[in-house]
Parts: sequence; structure tokens; C-alpha cells
Amino acid sequence: MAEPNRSFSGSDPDALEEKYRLERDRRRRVDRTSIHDLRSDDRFGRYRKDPFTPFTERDPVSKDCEVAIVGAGMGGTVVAARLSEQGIEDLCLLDEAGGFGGTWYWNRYPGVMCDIESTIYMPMLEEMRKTPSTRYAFGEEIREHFEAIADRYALRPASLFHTRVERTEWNEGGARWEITTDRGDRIRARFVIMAVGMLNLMKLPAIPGMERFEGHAFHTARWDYDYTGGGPGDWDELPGLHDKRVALIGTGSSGIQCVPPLAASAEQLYVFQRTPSAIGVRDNRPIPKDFATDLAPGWQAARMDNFAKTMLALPTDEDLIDDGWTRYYAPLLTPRVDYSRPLEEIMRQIAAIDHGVMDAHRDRVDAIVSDRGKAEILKPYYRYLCKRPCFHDEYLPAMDRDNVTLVDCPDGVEEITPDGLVANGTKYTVDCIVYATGFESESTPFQRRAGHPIVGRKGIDMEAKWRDGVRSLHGLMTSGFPNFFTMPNPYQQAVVTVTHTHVTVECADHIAKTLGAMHAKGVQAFDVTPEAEEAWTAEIVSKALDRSSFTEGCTPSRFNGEGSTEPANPRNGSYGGSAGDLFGYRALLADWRERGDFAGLEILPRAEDLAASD
Ligand code: N01
Repeated sequence: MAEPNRSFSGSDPDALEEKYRLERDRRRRVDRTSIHDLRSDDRFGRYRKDPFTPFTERDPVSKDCEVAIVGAGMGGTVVAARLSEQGIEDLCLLDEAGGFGGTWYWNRYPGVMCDIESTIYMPMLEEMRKTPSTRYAFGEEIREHFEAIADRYALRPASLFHTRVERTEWNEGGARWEITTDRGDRIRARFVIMAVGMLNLMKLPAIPGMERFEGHAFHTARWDYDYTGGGPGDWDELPGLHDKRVALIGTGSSGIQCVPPLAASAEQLYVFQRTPSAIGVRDNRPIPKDFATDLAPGWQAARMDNFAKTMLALPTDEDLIDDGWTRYYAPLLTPRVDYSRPLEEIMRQIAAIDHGVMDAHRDRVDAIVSDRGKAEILKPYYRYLCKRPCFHDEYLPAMDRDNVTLVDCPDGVEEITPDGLVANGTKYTVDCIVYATGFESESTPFQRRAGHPIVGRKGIDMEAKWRDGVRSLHGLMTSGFPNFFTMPNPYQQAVVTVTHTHVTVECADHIAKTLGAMHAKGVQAFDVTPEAEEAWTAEIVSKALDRSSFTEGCTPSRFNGEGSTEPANPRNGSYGGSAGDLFGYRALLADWRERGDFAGLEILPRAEDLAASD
């Protein structure tokens, strides 16, 4: 693939931008946000069923614990491990899944992998003495890593799986959080940590007629290996599909990863593409077993920092990761242009970098896909940051296969019939439909992602409190909700990082150390003061950039509300603005802890006093 920083080689950047506008407009016409709400629409509830772990009956649990953690994905598992390092081991983890891993529990589709380098994506590698087997880990290795963390820190006995929290409520009198679940449990906890995840709600588009489909259908986040054959991590052969015509809807990160195994096994694969992804080089390879042998302790944190610095264009001696993210994404996230020049010229320089990057991606399609018709359809025409980029080396070659039909449908699939799909007025008869249609976006309000009412002091509901935008201290605590933390999320006033692992481990560390310090000082209850919350929110708002002039030009995607022209709420921002100031944020949290005065928190020596103070 060509070098990223070359300028656009085409003779007419204006014509290219005009092409981008035309392609955007082709995709703006559909009702893209129409989905089936899987939580409330019983007709589609079966799409959420766990195909991986059998459901077992158990008696309801009634117990007290020090810290309840809602969610046993990356955030919940890592914060639980860090708490136990602080000596806080009286925990209770709750999750709807049947095991640890969150997104990696649910997403076991053929080909599932992480396109962030495993050495910086998989947390706690040093503590676990783990060297990932490949540069980009496949899903099973990541999921098993979370299971291993859970075993090492004895989290399993503290965990309730296949358990959906129905209500989390502050009990004023008892000064405890009370959690009730769909299994009849009653958990009373002094502290609560919400680790509910960010891409945790499967998105099933509301395509007319889909409930009438008589073949087999499922979402990539609930892969049905009973139907396809094969199994998680064992997908070279999916014998159940040998005589099947399969439709795949969606060509984002999940869709493109499952195309090669599907193409290798299905009799016929129809790929329904609304917008082509930009597919960069992945270059996966084994990591030598002795990779970390000579590295100094702390190597993983240093490597994560190196990646973050490269992404933020901060000085580093070397780009240790040196992959598509650092070569293509970084130059556009934090462009190295001459900011002393007039704005118009700066914009021209950035456009030239962008055109060069996207040109390289279009050239890659031409170089790999020999079917000229398919190649044209696969070329992405939009600015690189408009959609999440993908990295893959087998997807484009698989598209060239004779048994793969690529259906270009910028309007989406029009209709589903009892035996097939209709797009652009053409009917495709199939046996099976795979929805690779993704998840509700990271900007989904916290309470919807949490999926249940969270009720704080004086009966205030979190949904009501954050309806007009987030108000928090550090993006992790909020006034009126004592002894309560949320793990960070991009639109929630913490900080964003390109690999979400980084902000997760930083905040898990901070929350655990804060609770450790509170224990040491005998603090039993805190609440955020309204003044501290106001000040933090003002800080976030002051750095919020109006990106609408950029996103307006983008092809519709989850990054711009599927083409919405609504301005973003500046309160739902990130520390340091849109690219995020991770290092400033981390220093600020460390300084806050070091001062030891819990600034911005109202501390009461006994939880009971907090109730009495209302
Ligand atoms: O979901 P997506 P995903 N008719 O939203 C299409 C993370 N992840 O599961 O592009 C036809 O990206 C939709 O079309 P369009 C990562 O953060 C990470 O693939 O919107 N098509 C799109 O092609 C990622 O961003 C890894 O026009 C319809 C697709 O469905 C996030 O998860 C791996 C349609 C959805 O793509 C989500 O990725 C996998 C309709 N009605 C995932 N509705 C790593 O490697 C939707 N589409 C770390």
C-alpha cells in the first residue's frame, strides 16, 4: 500500500470532493436510524438469546457486598482485578452474558479478531505473564484472557451470569445501593461501578418484512454454530453452509471479518453493502514467545503510551506499533500541518493528506480485486475519519471469488420476503441471513446502554439527570449518586483514546486506588458536590469543538448520527476536546489522588450520615 502522507495524485481535488458529496447523498435518502428495539420488541427477542452457554436455573441470591460491578466485560473484569489488588475483595459482578469478556463473549463470529495490536489491546499482559500468540489476536484468545484474569483474581465465585439487572437504587435509610435482577436477586452494595460497555446493544435494522423470513437468520453477535457448523475459533470449515445460499448484510468491521470464512464454506454468498469500508493492510503474524523476555517491567504501559503519543502527534523516539492506525489514522486525527497559515490553506493541506490516504485505499482495491465491476463498488469515497477504518488482508481477495456476489445497495436492503431479500428492485433467494449490522453507537445515552433505571438520592433518576447532557466529575462520578462510579465512555466527559483499552485501564486503576484510599481513611460514603460537577462540565464544554462542518460532509455513519445535522451536545464531550488529552487527564487524576483530600467530594465518615444529611 502506498505511503500515507503522499498528496492526492488525482488532478482535480474539487472533482473528488464533488464525488464524495454525490456518494454521501446517495446514502442520505434512507431512514437509516430505524431499528427494532430488541429489549422491548418481543418479535425479535430471540435474536438476543445466548447461543454459547446453556442457561441454568438457580435460586435467587440475597447478599451484602462492598462493591457491586454491573458488567463483566473488559471494564468490569479489569476494575475488579485492580480492586482486589487494593485488598477490596468483597465484590459482586453481574452480567447478562454467560461468562467474562463482554463484547468478546458475544462476538464469536467466524474470523472475529481485534485490529488493534494485541500487545496494547489485551490488558494486564504483564500481570498475567501472557504473550499474545499473534500481532492481532483472534476473539477466542481475547475472551480466554478475560476468563484467565477472572480466575487469577478469583472473580468467578463473586459473579452472577445470565443475570440482567432490573434496577439499581440508592437506599437512603440503609445508605447502600440495592440491585434487583431478573433472577430475583437482591444485592446490597456500599459502592457500585457501572461497567456496562459502549457497543453493547445489537442493532437490528427495521427492514420491511423481516419477521416473515422463513429461512434461518441471526446477528453476528450471536453466531449460530449449530446451524453453520464449525465453532468459535474453528471456522476454516462451516459444513452446515456447503449447500446454503447466505446473505450477509453489512460490511463494517464485523461483516468484513466474517466474509472470508463464509465465502470459503457457503455455496453462494451475497454481500449486501450499503457503504464500502476503507480496508487497510493488517499484516498479522505470530509474536515470538520470548517477545517480552528482555523488556523492562512496565513495558505494556510504555507501549500503550507510545501508541497514544503517536496518535496525538506528541514527541516519541520511535513508532513502536507502526501499523495502519499510526500510519493512516494518526496523520488525520492530529494532522501535522502548518497551523500558522490561513485557515483555508490549513484545510487544503488536511484535505490533501486525506485524499492521499483514501486514494491509497482505493488503489489497494484495484491491486487486489480483479473483477473490475466489484472493484469499483468496493472503493470508498469519503474522508477517512467519516467511518471507522478496517484492516484486513483476506477480505478483498475473498470478494473476487465466483461464489461471492456483491450487491451495491446505498439505500440498504429494501425488503425481506419469506425466502429472500430485495435490493435495488432485484430479488435474491437465500436460505440464511446474517445481520452484520453492528451496534447502537457509543453516543447512546448511558442509561439506555445500562438498560435499567438507576435511582440516586431523593429518587432522582439518572436518565432524567443526564437527559440534557452529561454532568459529572472526571466523567466517572456524578452528584446525587453517592458511592457510584461509571467506567469511561467516549461521550461521557472522561477522555477518548484510539484503543479503548487504554482509557479503561487508566480509569480502572484510578477507581480502585480511590476506593483503596477511602478504605484506608475509613471513608464510607461520598457524593460529588454540585460545584465540582459544574466546574468539570464547564471544562468539558470549553474544549468542545463544533465538528459539524466536517461531519456534515461525511457519508452517513454512526459517527455523525447517520447523517443527522443536529449539533452535538457540548456537554457530552471528552477531556481535551475531540482527540482527547489522555496524558493531561491521567496527570490530573493522579494529582487529585495524591492530594488525598478527595477534592470535589462531600465525604461523610459514616454512610448513615449521608442519608441523614438529605
Ligand atoms: O458494525 P458497523 P460492526 N441495510 O456499524 C450496514 C467494533 N469492532 O459490527 O456502512 C444494509 O461498523 C452498515 O452500512 P453503512 C468497531 O468499533 C471492532 O461491523 O452504515 N446495510 C454497515 O456496513 C466497529 O466500528 C473490531 O452504510 C445495513 C454495517 O451494517 C464496531 O465494533 C471488530 C443496514 C454495520 O457496520 C461495529 O462494527 C469488529 C441496512 N438496513 C467490530 N443497516 C476490532 O477489530 C446497517 N447496515 C477491534
